[in-house]
Amino acid sequence: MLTVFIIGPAGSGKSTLTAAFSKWLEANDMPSVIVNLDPAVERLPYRPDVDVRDYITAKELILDHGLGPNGAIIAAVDILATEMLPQIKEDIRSYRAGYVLIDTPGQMEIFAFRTVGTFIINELSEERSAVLFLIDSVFTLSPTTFVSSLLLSASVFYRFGKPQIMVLTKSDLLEKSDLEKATLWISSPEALLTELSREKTCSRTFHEKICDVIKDIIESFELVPVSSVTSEGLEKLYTLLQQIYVGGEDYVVLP
Ligand SMILES: Nc1nc2c(ncn2[C@@H]2O[C@H](COP(=O)(O)OP(=O)(O)OP(=O)(O)O)[C@@H](O)[C@H]2O)c(=O)[nH]1
Ligand SMILES: [Mg+2]
Repeated sequence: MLTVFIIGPAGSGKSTLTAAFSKWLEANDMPSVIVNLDPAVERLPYRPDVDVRDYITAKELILDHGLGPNGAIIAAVDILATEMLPQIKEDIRSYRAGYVLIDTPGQMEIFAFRTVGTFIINELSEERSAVLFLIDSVFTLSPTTFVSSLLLSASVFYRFGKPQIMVLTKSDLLEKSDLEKATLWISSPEALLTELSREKTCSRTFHEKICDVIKDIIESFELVPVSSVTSEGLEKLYTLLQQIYVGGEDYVVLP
């Protein structure tokens, strides 16, 4: 089993990608199991095989305990971690699927930056696991928002230490010229620095230091443009995940 955690800021396309990628896998004869870990979501674009809401919802915590929306998600995730993980793990394993796609809560920081998030990720990871960190294409339109997204991706890696792929979501909404610009920034941190230097938010020295960090991030993680609407990039995503799944060239037969 390869457990794939789909993580990203609110609205970055996590649930839609979960739906599109599971369909793609199914169309290519790769069975997958879909897990919804978002206790607050009302509607999903897929039918989850395992759903945290069967055990706990943010809504009931709001109604029963008077919590606010974020407090309710924090409490739900804590309850999930302390009481429900063995059952959820068993539910997932009962499917015996090759891929486990885990759609994570919209409020990324509640999941990614609290200790409980690391615990859940470690508990649910099967023999192989990976993180897809989603960056909304709209964040490539400005160099500073793009850089902020790359730093956020690095901080998620810093938390979980899993093999990680950066997914540029909603690529169908990007103009060709914007995609080319983002590709240039990725391939040439110098070009990114030139662009950043035009922004007067901070000094050139600070931009230079950030670009040094960005260079390392770019070298460490692939960035794959993906559209859940047109399916562009899903095959590339699969190829990269397979490399993680099979652990390189040596392993040729899937379990
Ligand atoms: N055009 C286009 N729209 C997309 C794509 N992926 C997602 N969207 C839209 O982006 C919006 C947010 O998508 P979701 O999948 O709900 O994002 P999410 O990260 O799960 O959102 P939260 O769980 O609320 O944080 C929805 O309106 C989707 O239809 C895509 O590839 N192309
Ligand atoms: Mg979602």
